[in-house]
Amino acid sequence: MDVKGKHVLVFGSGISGIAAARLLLQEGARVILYDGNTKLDKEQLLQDITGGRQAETVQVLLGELPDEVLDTLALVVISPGVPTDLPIVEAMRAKNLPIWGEIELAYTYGKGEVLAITGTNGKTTTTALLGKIIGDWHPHTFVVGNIGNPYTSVVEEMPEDSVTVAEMSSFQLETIRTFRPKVSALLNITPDHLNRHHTMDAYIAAKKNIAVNQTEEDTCVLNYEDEVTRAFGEETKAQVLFFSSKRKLDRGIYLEDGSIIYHVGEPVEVCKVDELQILGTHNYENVMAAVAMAAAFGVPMESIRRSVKAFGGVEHRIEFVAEKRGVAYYNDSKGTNPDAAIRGIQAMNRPTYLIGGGYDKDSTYEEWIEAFDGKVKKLVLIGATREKIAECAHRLGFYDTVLADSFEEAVQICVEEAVPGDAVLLSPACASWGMFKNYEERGDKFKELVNRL
Ligand code: UMA
Repeated sequence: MDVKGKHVLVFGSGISGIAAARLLLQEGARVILYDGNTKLDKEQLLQDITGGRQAETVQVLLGELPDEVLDTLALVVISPGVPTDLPIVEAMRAKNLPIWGEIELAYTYGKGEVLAITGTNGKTTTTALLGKIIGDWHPHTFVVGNIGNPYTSVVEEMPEDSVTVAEMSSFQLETIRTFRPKVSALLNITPDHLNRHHTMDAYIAAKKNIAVNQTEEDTCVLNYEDEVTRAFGEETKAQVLFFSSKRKLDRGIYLEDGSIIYHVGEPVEVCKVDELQILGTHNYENVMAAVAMAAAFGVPMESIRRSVKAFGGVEHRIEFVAEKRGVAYYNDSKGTNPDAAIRGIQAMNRPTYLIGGGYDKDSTYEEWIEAFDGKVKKLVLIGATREKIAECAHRLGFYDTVLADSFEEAVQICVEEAVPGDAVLLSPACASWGMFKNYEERGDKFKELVNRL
């Protein structure tokens, strides 16, 4: 679609909305930036889009969207955080307005090849690692998406030969149309974001969209040890490459005797897991997925090997913060769902004070609490889910819980009670919303409080 001179509504004025509006403006569209939040500063948003330049083709609307506006539009570009079943979005659909996600807009105007990763957990680490592998080998590499860098924000810098590595959330995948990665990966699927998608089936369907436009010329990397992704291997049209942390595969990538083996044609050792800087089986799975993607894309194994060994991990993901008076502090703010938080607690090798709780995504917490495995000395709970989690813990016979009224108080309780040899882990099993803007802000706050000790 040529947007020149057409009215395009950008729904949501977070980082995706601003980047999308800037791109559309550059492409000659008449942009209406719309956000439901009336408390936002219109002038500031205008300034964010135009960079202070005069632009009569941009307007900002806040609050209720007048129905008449819909009749002027040629396209709606929706931000990932905006639910697609809002009445206003239904009204747009009823008028047959094309509704593109911010990803679709970027893909339409972007250049070069795309490699994309989704999954409930591990996608940020895998994206960061793949971004490093590709970036070490190819000069024009962009790492974008849910990782925190809107895809639309880099489109204008892209030369023809660029390679984009994109982390895709289920929210983003819900609203693609033609998006077709050369290589995709679906790492794993466990319940998450059920308040948005309502059913597990809808969540899985959104995730599978990553490969919906792929053909036999493309590759899809899948986890052999996850029932849903294994079965998806039969469904997708793309060439499938499986990874497994539990068994040898005839074709794919797997762990064997402490080594990662890439077996497509002749088996080759990628590296030993001891040579990696990131720990835990879940991380070895992330490495295998990234290696398989890079190899399928044509990066030489020697180059992949070098990058993998040099990769130091991701901020907010079981990140060591500091040791203070013999207590080790870890920031796993990215543990935004129970499954991710299970990986956080599994990685601990000391008695642990665990800070959990936050925004309610309709998750269940039994499996997380069962994964404590005698390691948790106290569970300090915050946010909207704190009572729900405490009640669940008590039901399962774990009584060492305490409710804190603020994030600062939660950290303080841990600081006062932990003794040398203990660990304090922020791994909330919940999103940060309601207390923080995002998990980064929560993790940064934790690090600030710890570093001040
Ligand atoms: N808004 C409305 N009406 C609504 C809902 C939201 O007007 O019904 C407005 C809000 O008032 C706000 C704006 O939409 O002003 C926010 O848009 P957004 O939630 O899409 O946030 P962005 O800042 O654009 O960030 C998004 C992703 N956020 C979400 O998916 C919630 C970021 O992922 C992503 O990094 C960024 O785009 C760049 O691609 C964050 C996230 O939490 C990290 N992701 C979830 C996760 O990882 O679990 C999926």
